[in-house]
Amino acid sequence: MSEDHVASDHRLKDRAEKPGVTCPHCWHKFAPSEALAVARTSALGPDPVVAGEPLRFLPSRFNRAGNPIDPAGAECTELACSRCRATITRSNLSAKPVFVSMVGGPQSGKSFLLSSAVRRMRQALPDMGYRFVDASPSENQRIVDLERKLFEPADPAAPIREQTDPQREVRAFQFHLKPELLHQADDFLLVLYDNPGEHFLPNHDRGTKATRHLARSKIVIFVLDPLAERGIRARCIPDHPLVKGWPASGGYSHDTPPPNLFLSEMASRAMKFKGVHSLDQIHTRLIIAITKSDLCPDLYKHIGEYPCTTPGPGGRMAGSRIQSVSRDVAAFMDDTAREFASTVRAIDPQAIYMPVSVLRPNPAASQAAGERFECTAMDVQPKWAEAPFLYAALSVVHHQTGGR
Ligand SMILES: Nc1nc2c(ncn2[C@@H]2O[C@H](COP(=O)(O)OP(=O)(O)O)[C@@H](O)[C@H]2O)c(=O)[nH]1
Ligand SMILES: [Mg+2]
Ligand SMILES: [Zn+2]
Repeated sequence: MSEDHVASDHRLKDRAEKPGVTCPHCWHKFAPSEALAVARTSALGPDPVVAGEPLRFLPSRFNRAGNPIDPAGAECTELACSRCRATITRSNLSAKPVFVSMVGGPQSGKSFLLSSAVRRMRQALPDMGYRFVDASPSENQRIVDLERKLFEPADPAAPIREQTDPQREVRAFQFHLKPELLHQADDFLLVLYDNPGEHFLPNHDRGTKATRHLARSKIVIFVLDPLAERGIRARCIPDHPLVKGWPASGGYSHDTPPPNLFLSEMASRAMKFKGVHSLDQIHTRLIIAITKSDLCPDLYKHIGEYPCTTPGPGGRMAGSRIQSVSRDVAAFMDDTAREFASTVRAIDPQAIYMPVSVLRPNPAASQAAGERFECTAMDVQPKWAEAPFLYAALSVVHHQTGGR
């Protein structure tokens, strides 16, 4: 098996999405011709179903560019799902969706990781022979905003603040992935779900609805905060403000349940949504992304010097390195976070562990401002941030293109 064939994965087998459109919000399947258009003319009134939104209608007239024309003659650029009427993109009509759910407790580093990963993928994927573009620029804006704060800051010395609103509705982040080297390969749509951590607390009302994407995703990226696992925290740099300040600093608290609880809750919801009765029937490939690895030398040693892809044109994922790091980290987990590791094994015996980091170790400019640790753009130096997302996307793509 060559390095870039990251996984020809039995868990991904026989579950390819059927042709047609799958709504990324309600997962209804429909034909492209059933997609609704979103009217551009406000005089047509609001939509009778979606309060406060422009009218949705089944288009019958199109212009030369293939865009629908609304009853008042205006060109429409937005489309909507025929069932839930939420907006979709033109990529949803043509590209095969690859659903990936990201799960993790509050403050575990999900938003930092995702924005860094997307930044890195914008560079790495073209080198690997894929075009990678935002498919839903307005939905992706939250990622792009944090990307700017991390990588193009107006003031590199200003603290980076990111707050995810636990009340917000979950939206799908979508990226169009076009294999340019694979002859006649399909286009893919990477659909990523990022819930606020609170949604995974047991009995969270909104969370139960907002995590239904778990039924769809063949791959879950579980974001593990090393500080939230006592045994790993004991192996972290003791005088780092985040480690020293535990649990009062950085927004963590004694009320945040341990990662194991988030993982078990994720698994029990996946069972419920998929209508199965045991963990081994979920058939989810689990990638454990251990964030903030800069705080833990035992983890950072695997990623500090070694990229997860080979550099330059024709780059590939460093498949054998990823596997060997995963084995080493699995052994480390058995030493430091045994209970968590055994839950992981029960869900997916071949789960992949990936240490990741957004900040450089021992950041010179990091500060503990009052009670709260704050980093600046000068501390940003991602290592393996893109690895979980690249691995997830490429394992599905390779599987569906027969590893071409
Ligand atoms: N040392 C370190 N801290 C990080 C890293 N990523 C995130 N953090 C810290 O963790 C906080 C929470 O991260 P965020 O991505 O907003 O967490 P979310 O609530 O899971 O989305 C950030 O404000 C940073 O202070 C990392 O790679 N290393
Ligand atoms: Mg967040
Ligand atoms: Zn829908």
